[in-house]
Amino acid sequence: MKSVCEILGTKYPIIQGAMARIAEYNLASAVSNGGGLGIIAAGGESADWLRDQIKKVRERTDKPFGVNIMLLADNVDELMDVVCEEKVPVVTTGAGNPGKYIARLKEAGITVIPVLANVTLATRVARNGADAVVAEGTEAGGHIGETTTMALVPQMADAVDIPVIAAGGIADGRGIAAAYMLGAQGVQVGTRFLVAEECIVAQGYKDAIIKAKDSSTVATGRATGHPVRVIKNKLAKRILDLEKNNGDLEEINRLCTGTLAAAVRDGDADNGNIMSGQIAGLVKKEQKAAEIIEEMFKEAEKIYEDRNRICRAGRTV
Ligand code: TUI
Repeated sequence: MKSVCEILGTKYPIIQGAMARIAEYNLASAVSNGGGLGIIAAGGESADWLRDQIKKVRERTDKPFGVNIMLLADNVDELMDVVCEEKVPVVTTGAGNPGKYIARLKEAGITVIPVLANVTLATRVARNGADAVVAEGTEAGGHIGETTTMALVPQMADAVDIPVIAAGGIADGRGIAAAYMLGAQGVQVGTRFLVAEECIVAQGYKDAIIKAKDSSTVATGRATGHPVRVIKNKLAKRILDLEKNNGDLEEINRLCTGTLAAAVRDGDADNGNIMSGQIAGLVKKEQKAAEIIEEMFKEAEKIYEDRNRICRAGRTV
């Protein structure tokens, strides 16, 4: 089996999470230049926007990068046309089954890595020719499934014969080491990159991540069938209240309109939709993307070295 670094063409087996309206060329090129796979999140954006972003990433790095296509978007076909025409190195997908697009992406020479939250779909996309899968546990930020990273990664690793990349709850070297113990061969990290210096999200959003503790996130949207993990602020509490009291879905949708922009552009910590993973409580400071990557893998390597030394000496770990 090819390694994740071979599949991605990167120094480190790490993919930057696709964060809608946040993951654009600045962050993507910084992550790629830092030895990971930077990702442009195309969800909610136009084909022209995406073409321009791809150009800007290419101006800033000669390293591989990827585009994430969120499958609930109404312009998926147009976005697929753009990535095929531009021959982007890697495409990741989210929020659905990318099965019907895989053959076309492969024909264009693109590496395809679906981000999934259950084993059934992983088996299906592996059969359809995906190069690797991201197993995203419910600890992740944004649109989530129900299964934890701890339970999902080993089950997905047993079910497919392509590499599994773990996501959800990983923000330091311990998370990487743990993911490998579960059978993953790489990681996808979103929340920690939110506070990368190159990440253009408003300071209020970054501050909400840095201030967060273990219990600061909650999943809204269960009533609509699309649970989304966010920071538990005034907006999230109002949505949860409405959901609990069987509130009108239209009213909930109205309440949510424009809230991602309020968070991303204005940094509105009360009324913005601040998507975040459960691991935000571990994220303490802004750093350059390259520094984050180096630090995470140095920590993971040290864990392996220390454990080996202790085991060889015959002492209890
Ligand atoms: O897609 C993500 N994370 C996202 S997408 C997003 S934008 C959005 N905002 C509000 C509502 C919905 C989307 C923000 N964060 N991660 C990968 C992921 N995929 N998580 C869960 C899934 C998933 C869910 C259902 C994948 C497949 C799926 O299949 C349903 C089916 O067709 O069987």
